[in-house]
Amino acid sequence: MSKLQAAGEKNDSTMYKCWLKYYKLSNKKLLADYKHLLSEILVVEQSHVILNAVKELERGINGILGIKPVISEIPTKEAYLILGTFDGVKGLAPLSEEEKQSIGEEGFLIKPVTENSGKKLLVTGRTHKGLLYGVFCLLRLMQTETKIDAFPISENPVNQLRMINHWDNIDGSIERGYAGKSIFYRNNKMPRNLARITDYARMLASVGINAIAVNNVNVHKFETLLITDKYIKDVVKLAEIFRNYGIKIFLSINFASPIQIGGLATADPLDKKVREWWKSKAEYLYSHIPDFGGFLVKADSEGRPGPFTYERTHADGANMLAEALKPFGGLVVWRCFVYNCLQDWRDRTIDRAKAAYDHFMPLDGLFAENVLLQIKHGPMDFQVREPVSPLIGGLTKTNQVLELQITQEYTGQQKHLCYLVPLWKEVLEFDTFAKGKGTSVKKVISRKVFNNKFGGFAAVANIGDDNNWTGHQLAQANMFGYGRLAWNPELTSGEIAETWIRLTYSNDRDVITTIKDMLLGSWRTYENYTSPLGIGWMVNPNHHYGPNVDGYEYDKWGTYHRADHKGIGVDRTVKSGTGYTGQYHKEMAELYESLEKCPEELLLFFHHIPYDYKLKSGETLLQYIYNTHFKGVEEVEELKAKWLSLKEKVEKEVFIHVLERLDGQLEHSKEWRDVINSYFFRKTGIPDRLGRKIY
Ligand code: GCW
Repeated sequence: MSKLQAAGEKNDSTMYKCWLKYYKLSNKKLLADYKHLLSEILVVEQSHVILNAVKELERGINGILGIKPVISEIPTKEAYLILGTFDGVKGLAPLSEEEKQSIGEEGFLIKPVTENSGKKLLVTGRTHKGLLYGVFCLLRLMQTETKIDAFPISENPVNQLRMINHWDNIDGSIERGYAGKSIFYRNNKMPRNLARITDYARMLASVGINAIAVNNVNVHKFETLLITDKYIKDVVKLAEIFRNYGIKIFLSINFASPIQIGGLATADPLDKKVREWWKSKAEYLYSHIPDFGGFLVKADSEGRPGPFTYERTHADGANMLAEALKPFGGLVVWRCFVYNCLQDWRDRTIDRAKAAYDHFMPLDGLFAENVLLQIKHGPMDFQVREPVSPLIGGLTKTNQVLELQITQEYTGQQKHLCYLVPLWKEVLEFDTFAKGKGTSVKKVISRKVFNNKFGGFAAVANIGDDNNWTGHQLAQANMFGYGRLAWNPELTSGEIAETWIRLTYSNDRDVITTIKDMLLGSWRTYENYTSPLGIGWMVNPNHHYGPNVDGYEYDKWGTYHRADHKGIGVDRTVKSGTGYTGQYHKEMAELYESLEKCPEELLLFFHHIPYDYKLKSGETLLQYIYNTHFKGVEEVEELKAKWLSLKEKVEKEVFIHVLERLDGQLEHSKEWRDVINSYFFRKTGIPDRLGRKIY
């Protein structure tokens, strides 16, 4: 087998191992039960994916049970684990038609078999990939002390596409990366450390990720060449590593490639030569990577080229690429993050929040079957609080992918703790009312509502080449949580947090409850000391770290709060504002339109409110801003106290690392508090009712 099957990096740091630490179980009874079943592994089929599944089993059993299992083709013991597809285990373990029918292409079944002599544990599925997921699930259950009588367990992923987007540039930098440099590239060369990339593929597979776009959606000069001889052999290597963990590789492409690398005079999607060029490009790519996933495209956005140059629509652009990829089963994932970034702040008729809907709704139904529209969860840009994009559930005849951001661009850049799963859960549970009550986002993207061929999740990665992958170790929970949620959006934020903690740290009750508490409240805490009530954007321009209330106020980006001495907020109503509320289905539109009914956490997103407006709590808007900002900092103090209580319970290296981050967060949250509070105090001249210090 290929060298690329090489094991991962030899790195004993627990932070490097993330949730695949595989530490020994302390529960003696459970340990004995599992040891009895897992000291031998019967492997009946062969492939790279299976080989990786077996290696993972060995690694996991070794760590969790402290034994080295025997791998065999013919059993030598009474009890053993059988790993094989339905076809492979024929005659070895009985499976009913019903059991088989219930498992899809990526699903698995873990089931004890008691037949003839002794007990066996069967890990089976329809495909090798299903077996790999089954193995990761089994190890997760073992590590979290699941009793053997909890089996049989079977699962199928709820979402079809479970994708990671990397904003990595080939010079090694990562756009919005907060955990070091790219693990893929350095100085226009790739791939870097194959062992590390292999470990990354393992990590992704362990939470069910099945697709990855390996380069930034802003495709610059050298990245444009990824689809040429200059880099194709390297891309092939990456594809091989990921393939062996069941992950398909995608590339972000430059819409102007026909001009920049094809020698054509135009990139017009309706031009015959341009179409031919992309077709031959697709042939070329598939001749090197037969299971190539397809293209991820950012077009006509933030200076990127696109079909608008030729007065063509986004459907024209996407369909041209779709036509080229179709014969090979490839997909076009086309981003809806399209807006005017050269706005005049004086002009109140344009509203950036409306852009995605305005651009894409008129095209609903015009996209080819293998085009998926990737829609950011909010209408703006991954702010700490935004409403859900009305485009999701607005579109009814188009494949839809929800885009999330794991990397914490606007949520503390992995210096602050911000567990994002609760935010994502709110998005997933949001009722679009697209087909009446109960048409949640999670149903729309998992294709339960419309007759779509494709759908699913995509998210921007938060990893880099830092030894702990994510800069802040606790930010690993976001990567883990994203994968788990894409696999099964019904999991709760608490369940996901708890599993992550037990895999990453220990099964100690104090550790679990304390860290879970820290994680679950952290998004709200971050929101408390940053921008209030859904208004967003009070950050320093460009790098987006730290407070700057007017940083974007008189700029071209369309991200305004409109604060004056009397009030703040953007009127987005139909009645008197930009009309954005009208993009939602009736039920939500009415809710947002009404000042009284609008959910308070989004009040300033939808309405311009006077500072003395009384909120439901009885506080004025201004006093609410003061209160939450003081409270946010107090909550960070509590976060630190909670962490300090774990001193004897987590490893020293980890303890110190997280403590340092929390100290930094505490200092910086005070900066946020004081800048925001002082801004509003100075605008209004109204002091804090409780007489706390404002500058
Ligand atoms: O949030 C903005 C980021 C850009 C990013 C863009 C996008 C990759 O600030 O850095 O570009 O979104 O999503 O395309």
